[in-house]
Amino acid sequence: MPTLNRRVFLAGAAAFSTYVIVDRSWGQVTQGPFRLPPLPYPANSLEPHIDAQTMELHHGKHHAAYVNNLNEAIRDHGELAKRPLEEILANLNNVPESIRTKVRNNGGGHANHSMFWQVMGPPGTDDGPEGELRQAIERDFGGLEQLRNQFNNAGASVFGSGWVFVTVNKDGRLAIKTRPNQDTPLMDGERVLFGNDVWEHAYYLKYQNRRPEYLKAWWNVVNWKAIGDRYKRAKSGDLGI
Ligand code: MN3
Repeated sequence: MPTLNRRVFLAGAAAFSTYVIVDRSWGQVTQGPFRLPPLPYPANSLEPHIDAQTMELHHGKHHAAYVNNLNEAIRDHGELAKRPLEEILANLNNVPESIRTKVRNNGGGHANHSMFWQVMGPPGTDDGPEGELRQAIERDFGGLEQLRNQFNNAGASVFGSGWVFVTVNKDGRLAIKTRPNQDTPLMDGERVLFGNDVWEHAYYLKYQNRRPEYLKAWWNVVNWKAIGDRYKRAKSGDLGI
């Protein structure tokens, strides 16, 4: 943490105890064009399916590190950050070779996690997919249960660290994709409707090696309203990361 920010942080911490909580939840102070988005809900609101400590570490440490590393990577390439992240990721060959792997890993990590927080929410507040999205799920998978099963099987089969996604094309067609590490279908010019993180850091504290159990429980915290909004935005061509 730079000296000035550290002094401000310490002064703030002494004066306002809530400042400390905010800083711990939202991670390190970063410098650069990319920012850690705040969690859209308190870290404990996905319990019991995802525990508060996992959420705090996952957002405040892991995601924050991707943002910091991405800013660090592009420090001397300011022109890159003038473009939306999804465009940078869709055109990695245009990123200077000396920083390409860092941008791929950390830019992918920033995009994946920014999407991930959005598509979850407190359990028990959701009525499932509605309207056009519900019809698309029935058309492309045969129904929600089939989608869940295919998605869980795909997520369980990712070797090592990675993600399982549902992509949406401009006609509204849905498909299940997996990617290793922090890769994303955005790197192939596709749009991500939603996805689940199958890195061990996403579930290990509560589920240890039981990834299939985590994948099954995760559906309890899926925010179908947010996904329905993303579906409409994808069809109108304005869905970013
Ligand atoms: Mn993660």
